[in-house]
Amino acid sequence: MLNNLYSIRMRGAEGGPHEHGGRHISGGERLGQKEELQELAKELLDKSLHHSRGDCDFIQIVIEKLMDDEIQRISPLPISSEQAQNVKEGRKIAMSLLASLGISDEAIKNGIEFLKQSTHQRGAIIADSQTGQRLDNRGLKGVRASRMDWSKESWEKWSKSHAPLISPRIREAIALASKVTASPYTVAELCWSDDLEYTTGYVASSSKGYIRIPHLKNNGEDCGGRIFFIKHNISLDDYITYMETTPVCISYEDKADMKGL
Ligand code: WAQ
Ligand code: MG
Repeated sequence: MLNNLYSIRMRGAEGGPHEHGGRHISGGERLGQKEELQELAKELLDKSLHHSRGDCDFIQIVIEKLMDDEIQRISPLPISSEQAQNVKEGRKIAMSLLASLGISDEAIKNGIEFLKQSTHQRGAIIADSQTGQRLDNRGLKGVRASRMDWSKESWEKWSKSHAPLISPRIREAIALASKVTASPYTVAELCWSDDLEYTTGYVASSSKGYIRIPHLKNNGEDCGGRIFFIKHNISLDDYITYMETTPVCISYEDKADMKGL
């Protein structure tokens, strides 16, 4: 069923390619069968061409065939939502969740400050969950979690039982957070979008799942990004290799199906 999967990923920038100083506008990662690649390429192209952050003049789409035996299959994180009325409340909730997961106050403070001023970041930054120090040396490129997606059937099943949450954005965010938190070295991920109109973000962890938090920034702001908080003293190279190269397919079994209902 999952034979012959391909990874397809896109990055788009305005003002030239990212590596020549172009401003990051949009990116995306999908997996699909050969027959699905044209449709997936079209979806990624549409995403890059119609974006609130700007008008891409550089778009790159890369397609790679995956080896079946390298693909890891994991479950999506369970999803829940917190309530907040404004940015102050939203960030307070994010901070207390991160603290409850064992991340130091210093690391939390640095993380929030980083996302507040981050407007051009293409990938995540990796931070030590104890010292708060940024560990990757990738600058604006950051580290992109790549080669992950839902299997088609799993997304269809999940969609049926989570109807109000269905959107391409949430689909991508859960796939990404599920891959990131499946690493035993991740303590938690903090994210809010850099898209001007999207102010809901999340804190994700293997123990508490994917927790959506409204108002992590004000409407109209172009700051945002992702922080992967990791355990102290681990092999950064191995961690980055997993994020960038290990293919991960999100597989979901509806509990009702499993009971044969
Ligand atoms: N790997 C690492 N970092 C990434 C990746 C990736 N594959 N994709 C995006 N980022 C970073 C990068 O710095 C982006 O600029 C930033 O995250 C934001 O990406 O309602 O839409 O795609 O539950 O704008 C989360 C809440 C939405 C969804 C997140 O992020 C919900 C979002 P965006
Ligand atoms: Mg964005």
